Amino acid sequence: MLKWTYRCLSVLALVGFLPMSLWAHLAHESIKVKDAWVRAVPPNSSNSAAYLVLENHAMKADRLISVKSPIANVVELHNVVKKGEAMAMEPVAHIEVDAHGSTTLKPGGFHIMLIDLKRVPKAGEEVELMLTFQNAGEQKIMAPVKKGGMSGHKHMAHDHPKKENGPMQMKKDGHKMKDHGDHQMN
Ligand SMILES: [Cu+2]
Repeated sequence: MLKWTYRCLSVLALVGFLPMSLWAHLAHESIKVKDAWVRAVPPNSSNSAAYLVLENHAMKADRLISVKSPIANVVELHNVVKKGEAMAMEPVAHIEVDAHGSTTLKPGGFHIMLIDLKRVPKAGEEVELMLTFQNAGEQKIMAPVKKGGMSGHKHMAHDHPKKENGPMQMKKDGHKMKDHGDHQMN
């Protein structure tokens, strides 16, 4: 009798324990975030951007649906699209990651836009990003702050310092682009 009770208890314990650890495992491992970085910007900048690679190890597609960061009042998911001659960025509702696939957020494409900065990210420090996925839930990462990172790429105006703020449009023209902080385009 006692033996049976023990056996029942241990079976119950296993049943209770396994799915939970499995769940925790899946929740953490289904999306892997790699190569995250935040763009260093000049001290008067109001915006910056973050880039990373999302790897989906799950059997079904997932979506990055929102991001938060303690350094920005507003965080949006953006893509860069061609509008006539110019490149412009526009908010997207989510960023898809295929089942067993990966999606790269990089300058010139999808990016995480850090808007209305509370604190300007400086090269060498790390910035916290809280990512929320439709299936995989939340994942907090620390992204190093780096300069530039667009060699061989046409940089485009992204966000001007407040004074000369225009529409969210990027120019192909004249700015000396390298290490130009928040003019660099995503
Ligand atoms: Cu943007």
